[in-house]
Amino acid sequence: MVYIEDVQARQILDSRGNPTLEVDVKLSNGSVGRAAVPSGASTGKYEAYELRDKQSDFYNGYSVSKAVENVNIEIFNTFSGRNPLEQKSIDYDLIELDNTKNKNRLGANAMLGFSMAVARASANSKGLSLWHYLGGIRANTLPVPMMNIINGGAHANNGLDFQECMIMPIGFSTFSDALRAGVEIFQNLKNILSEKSLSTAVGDEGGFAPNISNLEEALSYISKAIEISGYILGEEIFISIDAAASELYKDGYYHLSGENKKLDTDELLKYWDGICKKFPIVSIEDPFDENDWVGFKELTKFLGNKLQIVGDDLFVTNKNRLLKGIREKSGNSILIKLNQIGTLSETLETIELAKNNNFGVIISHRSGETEDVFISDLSVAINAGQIKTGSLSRSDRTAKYNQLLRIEESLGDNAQYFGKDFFNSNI
Ligand code: 2PG
Ligand code: MG
Repeated sequence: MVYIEDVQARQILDSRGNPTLEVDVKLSNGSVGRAAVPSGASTGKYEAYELRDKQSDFYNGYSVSKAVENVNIEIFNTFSGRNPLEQKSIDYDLIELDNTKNKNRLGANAMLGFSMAVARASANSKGLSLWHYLGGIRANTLPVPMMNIINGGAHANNGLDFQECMIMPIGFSTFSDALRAGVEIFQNLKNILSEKSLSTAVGDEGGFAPNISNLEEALSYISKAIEISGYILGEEIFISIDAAASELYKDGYYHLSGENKKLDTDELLKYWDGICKKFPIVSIEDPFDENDWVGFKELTKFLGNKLQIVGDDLFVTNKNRLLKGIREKSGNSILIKLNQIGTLSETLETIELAKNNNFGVIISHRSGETEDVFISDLSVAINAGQIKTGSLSRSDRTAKYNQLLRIEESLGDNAQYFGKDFFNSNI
């Protein structure tokens, strides 16, 4: 039997220059698996706990040496000698070892780094790519990317209230063609913004962060960029938004300070209806606060048959919160982030629950990323059909697209692009 021989965690830097963990798992047959853990900025209140040292004179409190130590000592001592192929039992023993509700003893970042590295080591040991190891012969679907080409909210210091304005190249038959369209639109958007003397510097996820304060204005620049790139908005390219509305919610109101508006749940619902009438929007993520189940429910009732209503901060990749959403019909789709829950096995269970209930599944990066491309492989392994991994610049984002190109190439004729199947899925 192959067994875990060595585990080595270290502190590395993420795309914002903050410390994070990288974990190597070495097996008795010489195979090694390496994984790095991402980190959010607009984090949901109900996410698993990210353990940081909080020593203000050291990396401004962001170092993760305690989490590194937890992997190198406690996790190594517990799991050395174990069969790495038993991912589920390893992950559940890890949860038991931590023995807290929210993974705040060992740290979800420590646990996830190990969990992901075990999967990679196992794949390498079998001589398989990660997507193939996780998904088997049924894995064949390249996801439609949600490309975040204008950044706002907590990811940029412009006046835009909402966090992400994304394009979805749906009307294409291969992932590589869809990617090319996204790139062309992104480059043309740059020219449009420069002509308007707006900044073309990029935000955390590689999208432009021009100093504008109005969502419609952002979407009109994007529409123009689509048009001059020669693509048809509403046929080939669609728009999706991550409002990240928890960031805007205070004392019962949504404060759209850029647009000078203060809206209650009902008014924000009408605002979304208005935007959807003006632009071909097919997906809105976190349109309401993480505790505003009613807002999600009402919007799902109202627009859920033509719109993907995605819970990110609402569901935090957590099975129990998703179950509540399924029962109450609050949302019809889920954003999946491994580090919101903290182990690979729990992530896979949440995905399964979503799929079994006809919820859309979008595999997602975090705004703080690394060069690790785990999510690209995961998206194909589970035939998610959608991935959200930022814009078309910054290596932390393009690395994920590049890995999808490689996977598409190795699938050859078996590769399917999710494309128009989007409309036969949950909406
Ligand atoms: C989001 C994510 C990723 P963060 O809100 O969906 O785009 O941002 O990682 O900052 O939570
Ligand atoms: Mg989000």
